[in-house]
Amino acid sequence: MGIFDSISRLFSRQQSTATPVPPAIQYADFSEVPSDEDIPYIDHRVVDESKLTPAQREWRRDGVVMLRGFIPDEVTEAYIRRREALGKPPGWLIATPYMHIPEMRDLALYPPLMEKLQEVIGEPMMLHLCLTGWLSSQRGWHQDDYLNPSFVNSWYAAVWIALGDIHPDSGPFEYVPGSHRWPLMRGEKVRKFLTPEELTRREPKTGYNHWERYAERFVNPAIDYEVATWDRKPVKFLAKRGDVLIWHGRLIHRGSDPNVPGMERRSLIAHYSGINHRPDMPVRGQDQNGQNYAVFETSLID
Ligand SMILES: O=C(O)CCC(=O)C(=O)O
Ligand SMILES: [Fe+2]
Repeated sequence: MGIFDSISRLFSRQQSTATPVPPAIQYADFSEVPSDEDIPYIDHRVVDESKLTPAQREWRRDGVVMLRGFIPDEVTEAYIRRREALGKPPGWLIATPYMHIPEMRDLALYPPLMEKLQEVIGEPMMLHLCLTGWLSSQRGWHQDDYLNPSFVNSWYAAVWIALGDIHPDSGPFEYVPGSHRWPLMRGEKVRKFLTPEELTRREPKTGYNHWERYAERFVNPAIDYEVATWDRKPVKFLAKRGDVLIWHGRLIHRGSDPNVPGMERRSLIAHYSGINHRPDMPVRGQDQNGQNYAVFETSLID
């Protein structure tokens, strides 16, 4: 072997074995392992796998249920028309636009979808948050459940409803299969690392304190490190209109960076908690099919 071969082999070996460096604030610093009695049965350390449905088995293994072609065009149509009429790529800026837009409620509470949610979580679910942007959120890797009070304990799921063909360059939803078994991030543990200014800062348009965004400065590097050193690789949800992905409140996921900034990505994202696990959301409504949503007195802002 010549000297140049040796040098190039050495160089490539150094590159491929380059170990990611653990950041100062680590994932373990803002997460904990929840006890079985606090979380849904399907997430317990030991369950009788022979009694699980295919969707429950997928949920337990991967932390998602992927439902291709699940929602017929007739069901997505009315909301798509309403959302198109708004015209603004970021969508409505409040967390609960479904309070004002019945077409959104009808879609997010589509009965077969609510049935699937109950099948994996183990109790009826209640809608309380919708994200209506037709762009990638570009949020870094995170679990969702830490945005809630700790008593929610993963009685929580979100759905990604594709409303058009999702272009790979638009920044698709991306997740790490199996990461729903990682320790559970806790909001109060994350907030301990924020400054007093960050804890009281208010966004001008909505008045919201987005502590979770300010925390990305240390949450992102901590999870990037875990993802880079974990043995299962991230998956992008490349979807067509009517495809749905349900994901676990503890699943690591992100809105990936678009290769073409500003490229349209048509979806409705809806978040739900178990009806018996939201004492902080006591006022509820039911739609014509008896599906539950949390009632908030808000004004619609776009
Ligand atoms: O942009 C995305 O697809 C990610 C959205 C997200 O993280 C969420 O809805 O919890
Ligand atoms: Fe999320």
